[in-house]
Amino acid sequence: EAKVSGSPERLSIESLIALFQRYAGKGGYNCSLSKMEFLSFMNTELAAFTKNQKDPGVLDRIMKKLDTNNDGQLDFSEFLNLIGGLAMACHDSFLKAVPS
Ligand SMILES: [Ca+2]
Repeated sequence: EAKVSGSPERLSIESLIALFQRYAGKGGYNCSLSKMEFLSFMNTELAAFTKNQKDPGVLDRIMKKLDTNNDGQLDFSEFLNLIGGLAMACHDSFLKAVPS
């Protein structure tokens, strides 16, 4: 079975920070992801997930759900919820999309 969350050889604190910084630093505030940066992140790093989504509004809804303080930006703590949240909310399609 594929392990999505809590797989230490694929996800580390350092790699999550580096990943977040890489996208957050593209423009605007360096310490948060704008919607454009979030879409860029999803379509690049999670292409296996996003390309299997039939619903074009799914990324909008994911971003809204993650943006708990409703400022239109994802800070690092909100971004971290993506890691667990994707696996929970999109469990079946995400697992199918990730090569085992
Ligand atoms: Ca926010």
